[in-house]
Amino acid sequence: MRLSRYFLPVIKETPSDAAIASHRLMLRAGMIKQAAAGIYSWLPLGFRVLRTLERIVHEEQQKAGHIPMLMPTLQPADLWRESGRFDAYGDELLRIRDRHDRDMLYGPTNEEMITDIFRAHVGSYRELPLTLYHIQWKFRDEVRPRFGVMRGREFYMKDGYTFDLTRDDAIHAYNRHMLSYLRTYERMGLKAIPMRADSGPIGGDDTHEFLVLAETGESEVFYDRAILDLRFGDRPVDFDDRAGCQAIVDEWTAPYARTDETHDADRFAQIPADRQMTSRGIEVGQIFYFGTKYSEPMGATVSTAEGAQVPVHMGSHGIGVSRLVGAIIEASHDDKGIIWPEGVTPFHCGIVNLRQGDGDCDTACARIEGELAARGLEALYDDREERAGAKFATMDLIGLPWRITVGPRGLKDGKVELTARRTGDTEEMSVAAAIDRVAQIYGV
Ligand code: 5CA
Repeated sequence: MRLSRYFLPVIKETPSDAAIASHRLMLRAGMIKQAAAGIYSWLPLGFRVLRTLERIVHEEQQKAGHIPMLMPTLQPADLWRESGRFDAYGDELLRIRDRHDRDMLYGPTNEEMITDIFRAHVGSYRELPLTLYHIQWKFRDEVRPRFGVMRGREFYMKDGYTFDLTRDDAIHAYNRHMLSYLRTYERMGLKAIPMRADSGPIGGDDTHEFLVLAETGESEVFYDRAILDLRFGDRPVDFDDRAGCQAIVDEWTAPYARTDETHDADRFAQIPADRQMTSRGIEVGQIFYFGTKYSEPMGATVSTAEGAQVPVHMGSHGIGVSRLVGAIIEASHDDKGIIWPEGVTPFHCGIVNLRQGDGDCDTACARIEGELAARGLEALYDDREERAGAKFATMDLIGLPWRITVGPRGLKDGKVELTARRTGDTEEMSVAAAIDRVAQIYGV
């Protein structure tokens, strides 16, 4: 992509109303623009990252055997009257009336709607287990939307719903979600710790939140430092193997890790003092097992092998996809700008042409862009008539992890520079070597 033809409205000044780094940087890097309090347009650069996160979520969910679908943003109030949440949800629920005076709402979550789909089409235990999920915009009329996309009113969320015959089956579904989430966050370059939490308006007893440690996080968290040593990695997971999944969940839930809502000071005190950690965290996901809380009042039952009708055991499992964009930036930036982890970067590599219009420089840059593209890698090529300093500042701000700099002096010896955004380390090498190195970094 040529920067001269792209839409990257970077802002030089620091926006005064943005209290945390990710909000400031997303505005400055031209990723988002506020439309109303807690509601944002995703400009092209931000949209690229959002789409990438969405793709990673889809891939990991489908590896776990979960089935994608799409439910609407607007829901009929009657479904929520059945569960009792139309009134119970309170002011966060945006209620709307259509031209026929029917009550509607902009969905803050989809338990009722998925339960309605289930009861319309599933009637037998033979059709279980079933996990359906979607990634869709949600609306919660938060009292204090703040920190940009971190606590929005409109936000993008993956929500998955599990239907099982028994509690044990539902716990296995819960475990599958925990494992798929751990892998998802790691692919995004994040360390997200599962912490025993409180279920809030979703309900249920078993729930874990996934927290990314960051000073600007809204939750206070308490954990055993030992959990930081755990890596999920590329281990093969058989999602049908109950004991195997349970063993991995046990490994990740054995060290103490809780949010302030469920913190147990006595148990915390039993951890060796040098491992007792208190910090702040950003909640990037939450999983719930809530049994028959929705299936009972809404009549979502199945027939058992013995011919009885029983309500299904359900769980719901969410990932804050749009919040993750902010969380990744909170976890990975410096005073010059964002530093994208390779797994989520909006472009794989930046190309800076130090003398636009110089035949050799232009040819070399075009070659790099083309050869990277031939290997499936997208570069953002700064081909504007700008000073070198301004081009570097833009690249540093938008945070592409690798940059190839092409200038007339180096090119005389056939050399360009490859710079790592994270360390600033720069190496001179031939054009071919720079392309190979970038390809190698991305494993292509
Ligand atoms: N139905 C369940 C699970 S699907 C549910 O709604 N869970 S939740 O309330 O915990 O939301 C799931 C995730 O969405 C949260 O972990 C958080 O990462 C994200 N989220 C929640 N509220 C907001 C918000 N106001 N702005 C941005 N992200 C949010």
